[in-house]
Amino acid sequence: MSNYHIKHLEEYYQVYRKSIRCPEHFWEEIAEEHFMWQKKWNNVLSWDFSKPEIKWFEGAKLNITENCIDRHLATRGNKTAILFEPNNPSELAEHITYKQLSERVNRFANVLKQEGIKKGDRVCIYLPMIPELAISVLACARIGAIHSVVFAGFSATALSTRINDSDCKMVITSDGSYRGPKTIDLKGIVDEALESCSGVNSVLVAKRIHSGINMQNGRDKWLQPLLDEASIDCKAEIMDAEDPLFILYTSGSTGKPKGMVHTTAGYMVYTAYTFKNVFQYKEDDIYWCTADIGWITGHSYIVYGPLANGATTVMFEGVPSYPDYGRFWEIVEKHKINQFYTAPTAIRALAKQGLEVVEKHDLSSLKVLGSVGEPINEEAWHWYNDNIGKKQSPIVDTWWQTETGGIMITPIPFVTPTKPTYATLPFIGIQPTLMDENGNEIKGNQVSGRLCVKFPWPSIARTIWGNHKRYKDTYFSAYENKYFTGDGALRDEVGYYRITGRVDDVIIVSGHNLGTAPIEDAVNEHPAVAESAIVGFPHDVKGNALYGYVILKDVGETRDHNNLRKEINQIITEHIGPIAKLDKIQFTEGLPKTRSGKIMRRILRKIAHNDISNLGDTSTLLNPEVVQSIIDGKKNADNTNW
Ligand code: 7RM
Repeated sequence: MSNYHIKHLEEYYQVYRKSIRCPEHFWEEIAEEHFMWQKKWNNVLSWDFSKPEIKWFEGAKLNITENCIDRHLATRGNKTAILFEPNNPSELAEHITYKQLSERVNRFANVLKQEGIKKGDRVCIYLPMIPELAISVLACARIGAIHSVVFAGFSATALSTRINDSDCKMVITSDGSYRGPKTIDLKGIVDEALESCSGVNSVLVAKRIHSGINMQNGRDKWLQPLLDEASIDCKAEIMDAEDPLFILYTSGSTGKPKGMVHTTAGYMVYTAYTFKNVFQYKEDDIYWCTADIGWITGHSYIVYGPLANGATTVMFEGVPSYPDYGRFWEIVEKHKINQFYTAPTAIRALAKQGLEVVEKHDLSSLKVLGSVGEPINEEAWHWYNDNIGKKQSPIVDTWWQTETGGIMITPIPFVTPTKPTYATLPFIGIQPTLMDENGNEIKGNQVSGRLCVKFPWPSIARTIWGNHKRYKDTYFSAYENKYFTGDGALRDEVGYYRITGRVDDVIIVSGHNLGTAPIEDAVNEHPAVAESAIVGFPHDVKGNALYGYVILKDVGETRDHNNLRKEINQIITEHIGPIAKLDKIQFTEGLPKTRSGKIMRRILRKIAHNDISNLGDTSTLLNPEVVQSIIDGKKNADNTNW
């Protein structure tokens, strides 16, 4: 029996039990057999959730790019590593073989060195989904620089916050990006961000849209000429198992974004092992994850996990609606995709388009379908299963987080019987548990509670960059000796998990985590706004959309409310990005508050959900009368079209 590749349900239970009985032994075996080490570890695991401190494979030396690239060269040199599908379907797709990837990563790594980047330095990558994005990520890893990829849909303010938080020395960007029919001036956004980032002294610019951009003398350099001059050989920096590999920011329920730090060996082992099993990847398969590398899904399941397995991974630059809503299915047919991994929000948007655009395409290459990012509702699950998978391709509903680094709860296709809306069983080595409000573990089945994890797994984030206390407070303080996910879940009669959603002030909009606090901060920047509160409400495509309750400073404010709404969203776009725009804005004279001055979001949420029959206990409110006035005023948010 091979523990690396699980093929039957019995085998899953056997391997699962083994992985729980002695996790150290289990992960040691996986690590020994499937990776390339410069030196093996002295100790598989040491951990203490109270500090918290977690170390996997301590003492080991390795470079993740030798595992993702070099070791495949002998057997897979001419195999496509990255298959790039451009935004514009009439532009040719690009097949980058493992050999070419090796040369391009090494050239890029040499350029980074030449520009003064050293092991441990932070490099911010702000690029669209073009090959340079994956290549620059790997180039950083090659020389031991810590990459911090910022999704290229974030605004200048959001970008500069992230650059400054981790003190990046360099930014890698492009002259612009294509997004469906539009182009975006990425370099302009970088220029604006850098006005408040004194630590950045070099900007490398890839050419993509050939726009005339401004290059700042001494700071900005075109990438291509530097690459042309660089050598195709670059020795991999030898890294310690626990050296940071990357920082990736995720929104918190309060304050500024959290720079989650992932380290080298454990992250590599876990993303590789999950990729192999969750997608049942076979040697000649073509695998496509539609995420952007700016999110954790792209890091783990476009770049590192697939490449560590010598897979062919597709990178798609465009959007599902361009040139029309058949684009995903056209790509599946064109490249004969075998595994397709996307988000429920995309599935819902495509399901709305009707079946003609689906039926035009031959989807028979598909073997496994994946879903990630938010709960998948029953209707979307069936649409995906019936029309895309033709009831032949199992859906893996994969629950995990930026913080977990890899997939945590998921079916294994052809192994775990699926159940709509259920992420089903814990992956090998994962020990989930449900906790009640009093901090007790809830045993047995057919129960619900707050989802925690009892034991470390190799790819758990090790800290928040520059703020270990926040790491401890956020994840290890709610329940003693447990990692708290922030999600609620239920466990059914056979032990399957269904994730019900966040139990904190994070709202998942189109699969993107948004903290309410930073959006409220942005809204409050508007000169006419006194206070605001943001909640989520159900949306048929986005899953959740944002509802803002706004108190104006001047009650007699005579300005047109729709103009104010537009201005508020404009500020949000500037501070965070268009993904955080509010769908509804209700102007109100008060917000329900507790005596200690906390806004009672529970009530606001119910009103936004049109669920006012049972508002629960409002007696502890300082101002119970405000509730009725908010209910009465809701029509001004519902009926406006702006
Ligand atoms: C991978 C990713 C994490 C949050 C998480 C959940 C939600 C993700 C699922 C899901 C239900 C799923 N990382 N979430 N996957 N909820 N079913 N299959 O999305 O850091 O951006 O978000 O996303 O609430 O805590 S993330």
